[in-house]
Amino acid sequence: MIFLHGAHVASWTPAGGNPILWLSDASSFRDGAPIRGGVPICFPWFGLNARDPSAPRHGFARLSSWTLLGAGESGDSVSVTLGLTDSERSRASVWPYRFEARYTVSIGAELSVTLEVTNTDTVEVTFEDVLHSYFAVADIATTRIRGLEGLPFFENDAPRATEEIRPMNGRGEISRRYPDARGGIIEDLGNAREIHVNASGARGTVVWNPGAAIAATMEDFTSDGWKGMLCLENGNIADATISLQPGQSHRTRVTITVT
Ligand code: TA6
Repeated sequence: MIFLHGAHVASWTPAGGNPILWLSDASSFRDGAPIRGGVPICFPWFGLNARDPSAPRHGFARLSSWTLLGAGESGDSVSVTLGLTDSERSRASVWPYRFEARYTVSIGAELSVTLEVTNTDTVEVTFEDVLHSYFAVADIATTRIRGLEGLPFFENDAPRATEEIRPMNGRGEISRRYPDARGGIIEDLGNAREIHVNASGARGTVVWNPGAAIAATMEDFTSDGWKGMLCLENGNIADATISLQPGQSHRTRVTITVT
């Protein structure tokens, strides 16, 4: 299921399998609000905007209505391309540049999502992008992530650290930014499956679960919703912010497979 609102891939269930993406039962599905779950597109900034903290968190892309540019079939997969360009509203925002974004979703035995942004302005443009995937897991308490062991990360405001054990081993709340990781493998033990997330054109990975206390403050989470999800997000933020000269493009791609 893909919405024009935010070019939002809200669900993906490979034939004969269970849903891979998590979608909150309390998501509001209304104008002006992001969908909680699936794959929100964070663009052209991630988190709070440093220059204008009143600007929408994670940028305007996930709140915008995208246009269907095309759809096609190739072998066993179907692909859909959606587009977003600057508007009077975006040009009046804290990020006033001209741009073209194309988002291609390819659905089959694997899911791949590709965000391509072109600078159509006459000046250099900088932006952050994150494909903020929410994955469905049987129980966060028995979920682990493989592939991030030993890599440096930032957790909340703490200084840079590394951890040799697998992150998520038994914990709930987590909010980590790995500046040099291109995905990972979610070991969803309760569903006896592994979800492989591979990114290209994305220098960093974010791992997030709100845990009980933070989820209770978020109106689009049910009280137990956080137990069945884990975000493994890929993109370019902070030191990896992208700069494009006029006419240049950047592509961020995430491919998800399940074993
Ligand atoms: O990716 C982690 C994060 O930035 C968290 O800090 C958390 O707040 C989450 O994204 C969800 O953000 P949202 O604006 O969708 O509530």
